[in-house]
Amino acid sequence: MPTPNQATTSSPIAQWVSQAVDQTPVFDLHTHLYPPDFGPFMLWGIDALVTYHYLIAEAFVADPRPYGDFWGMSQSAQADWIWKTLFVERAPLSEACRGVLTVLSKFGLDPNCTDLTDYRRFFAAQDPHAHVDAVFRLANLHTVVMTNDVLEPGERAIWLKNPPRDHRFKGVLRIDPLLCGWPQVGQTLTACGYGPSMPEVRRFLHDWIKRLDALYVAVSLTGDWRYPDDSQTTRVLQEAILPVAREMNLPLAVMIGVSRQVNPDLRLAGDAVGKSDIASLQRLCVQNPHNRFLATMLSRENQHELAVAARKSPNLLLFGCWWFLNNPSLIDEITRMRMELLGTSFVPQHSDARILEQVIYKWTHTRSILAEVLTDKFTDLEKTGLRVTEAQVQKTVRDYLSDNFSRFLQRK
Ligand code: HDL
Ligand code: ZN
Repeated sequence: MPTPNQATTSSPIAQWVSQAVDQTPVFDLHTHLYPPDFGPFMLWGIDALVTYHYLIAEAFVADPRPYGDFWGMSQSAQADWIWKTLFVERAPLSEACRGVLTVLSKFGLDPNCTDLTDYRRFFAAQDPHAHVDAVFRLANLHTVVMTNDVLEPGERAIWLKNPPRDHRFKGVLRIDPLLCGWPQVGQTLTACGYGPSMPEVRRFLHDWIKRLDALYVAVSLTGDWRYPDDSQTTRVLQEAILPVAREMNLPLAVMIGVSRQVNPDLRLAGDAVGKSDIASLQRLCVQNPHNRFLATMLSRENQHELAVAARKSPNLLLFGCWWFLNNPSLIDEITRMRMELLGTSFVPQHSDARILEQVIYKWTHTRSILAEVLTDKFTDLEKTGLRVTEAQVQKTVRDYLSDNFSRFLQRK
């Protein structure tokens, strides 16, 4: 048995961690995915992968062209240009580029093609339902959580038809316009059959949380969000969202730090990042002790304060390396810091996948970093003389990849 400060050379820890991380199915708590029964809302295949908004932004930086030329192209023509620009004429070094190559390799395809012909033939031959099964298997997921914006007429129309539900795709009520879209959202509420009053907002929330069987209510907030203040946002939070979330025992997920549409010509790719106010999040959690909050922030500069804030509020569960943070160097840095400050009490990652097959690369890449970090941390533990067991490693990984989130949902 190792004495304190004596590292063992034959420690099985690395193997235990690697196996547990690879073999533990994930509960992916924030995605933009949909099952096949949602028709065109389910985005999948090589043209969707290559025209992911992250890659659109990168292609314009690499080879600027008039925005209108690009937006006037078909999706396959857009994909052909992006593939040529980022994958053929240049080394596809970015995380979003590498991700596409990981997906192709995991399906046994050669990632060295100079055009998309062979890939298109492969994806065209897939049955959507069987393909979802294959993707969940390759990514080793058991459940993904959707992002459902029922204030958007197209999505609302599908839900009102009561589509068959795939149990692997859980619903979430996403309510950005309710918090940040007044007075326009009043007209949307009217179109949905609800008046623009707080009791009617509460009725909307109740009705749609039930229809979606929502796991939580979610909102993305800009970095200039403050709480509490005299804004309509605070009023809707205090008079509608927080009371209904308490009544229905649902967490509110706050994703803070987006700087919206800094370049509108890039459309979905036009958002950037801004620093957030940790004190507002702290007050939201402390002043609403009977609510539960999931939180993530977009700015790297906020991460240390955010982890400290999570130590102060047991009703706050920190999650993910969101969006511009979902890159190996930052996942490594942020996950190490969170383990050192929060131990096992956080959720290291969500995929944020928009295109079905992205969960394969987002989880493959995250798993390899999580395994490295966790091996270091358990090795540090072993050096104290603690007897690290395989069961302890397995439980820790289950907590990080699934059980912390599911337990947080079940808390009363
Ligand atoms: O608001 C959000 O949920 C963000 O994740 C945005 O959808 C963003 O565009 C994104 O896709 N990030 O990965
Ligand atoms: Zn998202």
